[in-house]
Amino acid sequence: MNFSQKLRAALSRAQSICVLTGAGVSAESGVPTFRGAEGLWQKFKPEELANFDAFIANPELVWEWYSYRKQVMKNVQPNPAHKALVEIEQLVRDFTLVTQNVDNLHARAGSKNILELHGNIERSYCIECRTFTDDVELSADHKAPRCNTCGGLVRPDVVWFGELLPMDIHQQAVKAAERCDLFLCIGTSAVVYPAAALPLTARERGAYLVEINQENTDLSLRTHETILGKAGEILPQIVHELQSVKERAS
Ligand code: BV8
Repeated sequence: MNFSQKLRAALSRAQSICVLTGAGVSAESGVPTFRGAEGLWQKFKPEELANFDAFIANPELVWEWYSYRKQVMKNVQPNPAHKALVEIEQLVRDFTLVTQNVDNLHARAGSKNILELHGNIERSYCIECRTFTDDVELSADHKAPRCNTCGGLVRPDVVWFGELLPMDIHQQAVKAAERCDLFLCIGTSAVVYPAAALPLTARERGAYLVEINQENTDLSLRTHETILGKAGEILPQIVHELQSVKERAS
């Protein structure tokens, strides 16, 4: 793939790279996205499942959905897009991977500096005493899991609509976007806030803003360039380009 002269120049001078990923990065692993034709929101309603009131109203229904997604995520593997991001992290001095995904696939691929903006489906905590537990499921008699410490309701450690993001993680993400010289926005429809504001913050602070998506999004008009295609095919080529510019520079 012939990358633009501007992108190659941005890669050659890149000292600080910040990346934002969405469900599109895990699509090639077999994890359904949200808004695609086969997306989760075609079959399930976010207002019925991904918010606190819905959880309190029907914890079993919400846990059924999260148990289904946990099974899907457990049975898939990181794909070349995840692996390429691990390599990019090793090629630049300052790298931050900000993800909206709760599927833990970046960590399983070996990425280190990950900021999970919307939480992680493999963790859970008690809504009463906030004791954290790993790997809880709906009980055999189809009851929502309870806390071993206080008996309170246990919920997945994900951020639901209408809930604030974990403050420190969000602040670190904003700082990474503000200081980066290259921002890659990969596999996200960029409609959920405040995550979708990060690429705009980076551009405002002078970073070269590149989007990688198989189709144009709400963000495409605000990028320096949008590369259309599959993340699992494009990111390995960006690694190759970064390696060759680094070799030339050394
Ligand atoms: C909050 C965790 C304070 C749970 C998720 C400002 C303006 C408008 C609305 C708001 C605003 N500020 C706040 C809001 C409200 C709301 C919001 O943004 N609503 C949207 C829908 C308009 N935000 C919130 O509620 C946030 N909290 O703001 O708190 C507050 C409180 C009260 C009132 C006001 C403010 C919390 C948001 C977090 C919600 N939790 N996930 C779970 O996963 O179960 S969001 C969830 O949906 C994901 O994490 C992700 O963020 C989003 C899905 O988006 P994507 O990941 O991008 O996936 P999608 O399917 O949409 O797109 C996939 C893309 O990939 C597509 O473009 C496709 O073309 C591409 N693709 C597919 N395959 C490939 C590919 N690209 C490349 N290669 C491929 N192979």
